[in-house]
Amino acid sequence: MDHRAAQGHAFGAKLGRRDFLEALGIAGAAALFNGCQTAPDGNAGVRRGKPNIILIVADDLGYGELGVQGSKDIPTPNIDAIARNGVRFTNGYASCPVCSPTRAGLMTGRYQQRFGHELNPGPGESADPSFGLALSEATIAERLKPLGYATGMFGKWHLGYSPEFQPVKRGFDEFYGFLAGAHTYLRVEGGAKNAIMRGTEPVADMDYTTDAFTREAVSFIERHKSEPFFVYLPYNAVHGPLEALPKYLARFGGITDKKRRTFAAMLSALDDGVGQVLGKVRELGLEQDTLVLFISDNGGPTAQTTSGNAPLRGFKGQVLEGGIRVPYMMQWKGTLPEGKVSDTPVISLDIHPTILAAAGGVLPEDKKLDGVNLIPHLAGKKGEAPHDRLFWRFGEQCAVRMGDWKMLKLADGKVELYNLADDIGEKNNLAAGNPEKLKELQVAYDQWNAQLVPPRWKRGNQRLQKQGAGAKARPRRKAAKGK
Ligand SMILES: [Ca+2]
Repeated sequence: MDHRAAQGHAFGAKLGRRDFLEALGIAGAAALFNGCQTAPDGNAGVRRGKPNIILIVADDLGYGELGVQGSKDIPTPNIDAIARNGVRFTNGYASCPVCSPTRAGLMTGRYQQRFGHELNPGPGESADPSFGLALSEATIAERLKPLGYATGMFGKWHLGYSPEFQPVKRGFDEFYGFLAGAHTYLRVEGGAKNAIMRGTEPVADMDYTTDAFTREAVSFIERHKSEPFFVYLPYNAVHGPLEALPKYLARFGGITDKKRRTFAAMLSALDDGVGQVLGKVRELGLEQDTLVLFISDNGGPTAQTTSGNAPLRGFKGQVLEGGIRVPYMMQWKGTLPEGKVSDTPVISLDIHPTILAAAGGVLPEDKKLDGVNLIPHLAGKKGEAPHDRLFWRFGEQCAVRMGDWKMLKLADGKVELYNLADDIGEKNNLAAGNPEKLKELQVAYDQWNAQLVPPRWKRGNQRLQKQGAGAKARPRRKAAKGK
């Protein structure tokens, strides 16, 4: 952004808010728009300089499981509305095919392998004691606090158990949720180290987790409506265990498969929650002052939960498209285009700098962010493509995407090369016939890989198995215990 031009407009003739934002190239513009006034459309909402931010994360929601993504059997009108009111990315990626590493990248805007957060830690009771989002890294909440934001987090953390790693020590004024990677939806106890907590204290009772996190987010928005707020709402839906309330199950009497029916009920509850949160924003007249982002942390584990990734190949845990390409959308009424579908590749790492720029923050100079602010690209100010290459490393697996080309290796080490423009399902391995393209991608990957550090931990239960004696005594825990 040209700051001189921005100031010239800011102190120049009276402009409509939209003109003003456009004149500024939008990025960071809202931060300069200080003072309160009635919205130009007559909406009684109070205009502020800084937009509110609501970041909603679904857990293990596959690429194909929303109405707007092509699903036919589970209506998701409220999540779909984010796409209708804003931008949907068809090539939106998570930075890892499993939960905790993606969240580390999401919170920091940096490839999480730069600081060793490459793998899930395993269940809380067997996780490596060092597990936690590195204190050397700043979370988006920590960067928003000095900009005047009230910050609240409601849901699944999965970024550390020790006191110094907990949300209230990582930039969040309020926390209601749990620390592990999964939790039962029905009870406050979710296994060792995995109570439902308010702040740092376990709570005695709760609603269905999806409803409880929604309730807390809505309350937070109501209480902070008069100041800029950041709501981080990482639902545990639709991660296992498959548990749903009768009121949600009743909507899907036509689905005979019990697993699928329960999944449908869980997704429907999630969609209701999103509807209630965005309904509160609308009710308060804050829609044009609120940037809403929605993403899933990884692809669907179809065999476990039915969460589907069609038309992609692969699942959660794999660097195939089905493991990493996810629903990804954002709305900011009056600022972002409405109903836009973008095919340009973007990644979860972009969310941190996008939020930071919208809030008027300055990108840090001491730590390189790998994500980029997407808003100028969507406003046509910077060209469509924010990235010419994206990378993944997840243990023995790796992948690189450059343009339409993607090279990957699964744990078997076999090199696969696909042109995603022609082959979204990664069916035709072109590696043998394209040695030069393969070399180009390999060189790019090697350059990136050389910047990374080794994983700081392995999955807790893998660690135990390698130690031998503990393996049989401590079998793999159920998903509800958290991983
Ligand atoms: Ca997940």
